[in-house]
Amino acid sequence: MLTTGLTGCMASRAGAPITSPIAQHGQLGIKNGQVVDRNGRPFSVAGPSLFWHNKGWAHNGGLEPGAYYNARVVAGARRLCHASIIRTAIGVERHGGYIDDPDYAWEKLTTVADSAIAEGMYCIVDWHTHHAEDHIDVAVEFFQRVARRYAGMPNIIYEIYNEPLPAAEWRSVIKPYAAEVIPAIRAVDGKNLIVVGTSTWSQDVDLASEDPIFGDPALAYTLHFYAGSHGEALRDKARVAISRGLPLMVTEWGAVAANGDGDADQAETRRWMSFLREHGLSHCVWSLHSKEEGASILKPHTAPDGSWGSEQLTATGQLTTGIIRNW
Ligand code: IDC
Repeated sequence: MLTTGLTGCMASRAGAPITSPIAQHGQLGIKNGQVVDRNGRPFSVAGPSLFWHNKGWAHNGGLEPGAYYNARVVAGARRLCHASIIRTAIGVERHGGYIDDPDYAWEKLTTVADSAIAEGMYCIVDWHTHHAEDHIDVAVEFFQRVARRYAGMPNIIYEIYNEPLPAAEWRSVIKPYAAEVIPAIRAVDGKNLIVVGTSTWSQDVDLASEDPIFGDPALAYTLHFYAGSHGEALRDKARVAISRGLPLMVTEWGAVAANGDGDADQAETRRWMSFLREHGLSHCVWSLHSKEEGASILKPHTAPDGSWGSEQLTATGQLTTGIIRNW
């Protein structure tokens, strides 16, 4: 059983099903530029990303997105497509986000993370913002709080900056931000993966590879793509980073256009998936939500109860959950 108190390391390892990803692969780390499992073998996971958690964001057939931050949804993702990971997207400065209402955000985050622990899944704690450098103190406080609560749990992966904008320079903006947040986490949690974003909505992994962050035992870099908008040119940037030894994780991708809408680009999605397989990259698909937009896995008004069958899935949802199921 999990305790949902607000302080300390209260979650228990007991209870993760023995066939679960955590029971089988445990603590993730970095070795030779790759994500590896507790046996030091290259390992990748796949699952959905939840939508922005922001309070009051019920738009176009989507219920309140925070309604999907619950235990039945996490269990449903595991049952529906054998997800080995789930990503939270904790909105920061936009209305209804962490800064507006930290208690609401914390309750949503911990509900999902505790549920992922109960299911034996990995869980990304994502700071979903394009402006993290504007309030570094809030990020430091938030991630220390997360680290304190979950210290010792291999499930948690810290994604400290979803998507810096094109103008956010790696050297002068993102690296200094990371230089504050990473040590704050490491003061509490020396082991779990930390994932860093890069400029141009986490596409400029090649630029980061020219000037990487040294000295951390478990640092990865996030690569985001949307198959309806990004193809070979972005894979080339990723190849540069990989050839320079940068460990990558695709913490967010879409089968649709980068605005989150339109139909899935099936051919480009296939090319991306063979690229991810070739390089053993983990991925989370945007998004496990019911808003009426191309990226949504669920049809409008689908209940946040996890008891979904294929009738509840959009065409994109059929495609992306099929990919996750067969990962
Ligand atoms: C999008 C949502 C959309 C919402 C918008 C708000 O799909 O409904 O109106 O955010 O900014 C990202 C971001 C992610 C975006 C997604 C699609 O991480 O927040 O979600 N996207 O545009 N990066 C590339 C695409």
